[in-house]
Amino acid sequence: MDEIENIVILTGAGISAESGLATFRGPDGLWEGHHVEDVCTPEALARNADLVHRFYDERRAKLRDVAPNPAHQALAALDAQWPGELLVVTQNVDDLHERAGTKRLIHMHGELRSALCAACGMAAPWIDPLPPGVRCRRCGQSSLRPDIVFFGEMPYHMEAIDEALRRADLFVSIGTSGAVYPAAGFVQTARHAGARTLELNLEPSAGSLYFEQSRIGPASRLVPELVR
Ligand code: BJW
Repeated sequence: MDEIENIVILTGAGISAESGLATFRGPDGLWEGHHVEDVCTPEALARNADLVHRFYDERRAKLRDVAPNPAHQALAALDAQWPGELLVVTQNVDDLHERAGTKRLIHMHGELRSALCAACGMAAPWIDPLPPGVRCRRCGQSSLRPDIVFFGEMPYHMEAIDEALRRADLFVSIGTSGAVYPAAGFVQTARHAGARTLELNLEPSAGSLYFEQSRIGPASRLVPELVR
């Protein structure tokens, strides 16, 4: 990695799979039993708030039983020692990257441990269980919702991500299916800007053809091998 200074790493559900958190797509995916449009859109929240809250409450509760795996730990070690620019952009809403110690991190799809006021946009730590009728400390409205980016909503920190992608010398995508935009398009942005591109996944993703190189296998093996 001699000529590389600036790195952007995109992670998806696959990096947390070996910690015991389900991925989204595939036979054992999280949405089995839930239609995505029933839980993961602003309209679903308006129509069936109880179902949406239950779905995210169960996912939040599961965080207590899991821990970072060697892939999270290897990225945290890379972050701690890399002298150039480095940004880990995760689509995951779990907190396993920060528990492993990664500091240069963006949660582009939100965080399970955060609550968002739908009225004023303030984010605050989630309180478990959320008391009925709890009000936003800033605007006083009772419109707290999971701080999750639903389909049709704008992912977070897109400007910072775009700037990092345009400066990247290396773009690495780990454990994501490449099925959801705008994250699925990051490889093309980075490539047009001149970055080398590498995918690490259990199987080739929907966007595999856009990567210069793909390594196939579990993240807990491939990521430590990459950063060693
Ligand atoms: C392993 C492994 C192991 C397993 N080791 N690997 C038509 C065309 C293009 C776009 C659109 C369209 N119609 C609508 C859109 C836009 C829409 C979209 O992309 N839809 C698609 C379904 C087509 N996108 C949006 O609405 C986004 N917003 C948006 O576009 O705003 C406008 C905009 C305009 C311009 C610029 C910017 C924005 C918002 C998307 C929000 C996504 N939200 C979710 C749920 C939130 C959080 C949550 O509940 O957890 O985010 S959906 C879900 O998918 C979740 C994930 O973050 C995301 C990606 O999934 P991921 O991580 O890739 O997981 P899987 O399960 O799909 O894949 C796991 C992978 O791991 C697999 O490949 C396995 O092989 C691998 N794996 N074990 C290594 N051990």
